[in-house]
Amino acid sequence: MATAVFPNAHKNYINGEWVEASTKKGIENRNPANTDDLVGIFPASSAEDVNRAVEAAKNAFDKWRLTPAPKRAEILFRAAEIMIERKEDLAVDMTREMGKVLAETRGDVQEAIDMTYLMAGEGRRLFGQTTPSELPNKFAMSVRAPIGVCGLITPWNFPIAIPSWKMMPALVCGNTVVIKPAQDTPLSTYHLVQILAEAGLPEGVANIVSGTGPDVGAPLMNHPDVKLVSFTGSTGVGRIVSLACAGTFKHCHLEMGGKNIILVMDDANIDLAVDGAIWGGFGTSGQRCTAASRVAVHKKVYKEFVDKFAARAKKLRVGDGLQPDIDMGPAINETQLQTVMKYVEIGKQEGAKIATGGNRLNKGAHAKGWFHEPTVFIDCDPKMRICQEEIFGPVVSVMPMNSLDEAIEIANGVKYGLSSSIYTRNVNDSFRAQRDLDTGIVYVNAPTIGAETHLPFGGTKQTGNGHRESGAPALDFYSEWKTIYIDYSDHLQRAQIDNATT
Ligand code: UN1
Repeated sequence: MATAVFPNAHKNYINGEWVEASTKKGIENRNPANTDDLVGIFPASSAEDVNRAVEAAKNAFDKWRLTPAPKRAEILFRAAEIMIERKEDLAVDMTREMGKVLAETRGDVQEAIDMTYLMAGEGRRLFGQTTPSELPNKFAMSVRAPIGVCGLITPWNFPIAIPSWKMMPALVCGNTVVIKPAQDTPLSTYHLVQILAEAGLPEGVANIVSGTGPDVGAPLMNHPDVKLVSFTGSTGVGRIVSLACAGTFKHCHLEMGGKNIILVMDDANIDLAVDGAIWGGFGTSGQRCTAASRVAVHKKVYKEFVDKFAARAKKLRVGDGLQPDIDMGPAINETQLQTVMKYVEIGKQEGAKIATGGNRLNKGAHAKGWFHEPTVFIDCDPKMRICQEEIFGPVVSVMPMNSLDEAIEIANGVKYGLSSSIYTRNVNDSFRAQRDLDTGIVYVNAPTIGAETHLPFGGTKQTGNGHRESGAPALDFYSEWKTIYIDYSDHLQRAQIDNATT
């Protein structure tokens, strides 16, 4: 079993050992709230490193798939226990590398703990079906079989939760994995794999190769021995992943962009809706796939909502997420901040009004980070780019609407379909919205963020490719159904023929 020491310069984790990348080159991981703070240097790996990791995972597969699932699950259970002990340290490190406030990084670690316990429990279930055969003296059942080496490509916004969403179901089902963490936030994945190793995960079962998408992600998704790829990130990159997987028919799960909406009806509890829109829009600096980047408000309550919402957004304290009085951290990096600033310009040119915010923050306490004011655009038209395109930053576009029908049309009028929400006290409207909102997740009287690990997570349209992660559906993605018929009649029985109805 590996013992990992974390010097500031990190290595790849292959076959239970920390090994230098073949390139001997590194990528700096800097704190986005204070770029003087170097969190660590992580390998800038190449295809050669990917090949070694995939080979290790392939070699480890047979032994791991034959380890009884309840035993595999015990390792996960122990990993969850270690995460609980280290929760605070994991959260502090995550805030340093990712920027979101401590309350949120604690939540991110908690989400990993929840997922790990959930999948540890699945080790004693992994249920299939038993069902009568149509023929006498014949038995029929379906069981779950592992698939093989999984290539996992994870984003920077949930640096430990999303790796756990992918790794835990993969491992409990008996697969081995190679993970490429986001280059902005690899440390949290290192911690997770280190914890799994300490919990007893055998060598080669989980491997990390750090680096960029083109240098590591691409060879991973194209590797002939990788049988499954799970990717969370942008729709543009998701398309590349999908095409790479198509050639060799790899199982492929994509979790991509969102342009999530909160609908505020005229009978809503407005203060509650404002609370939800603040949390949904500016939590994680808007850098969630599930962020509420659009709000459509009934004209009868539009002014009240907009006034309260903008006033609350203005009061949010932006800064270093390690400080206790901070509500919102920085953008993850300079490129992301530039994207936010670009969209603020686009919004202005499109004629949307800025109710609050609109500027980069780079003076005083903000001088060394990638900060931006919480920004609220009002009087937006649903067709504006700021109402159509994913910004992934602290920018919320508010639109007026007149009815539930119009609200649903606005909500569904984007290419994404991850999460949506309605604030209303009318039970009929709430049920119509649940039925007609074309998203994978719908909230009633709660914002668009806050998914729990035991339910399916994912979206429709260009948010996903039909799979769900999290909850029981994760098992369907990380295992292959095997249907087994046992004939104990001692003679040939022909299905559909010997038992034909006519
Ligand atoms: C993501 O933004 O990619 O529901 C994941 C939520 C979190 C997960 C978000 N539990 O916002």
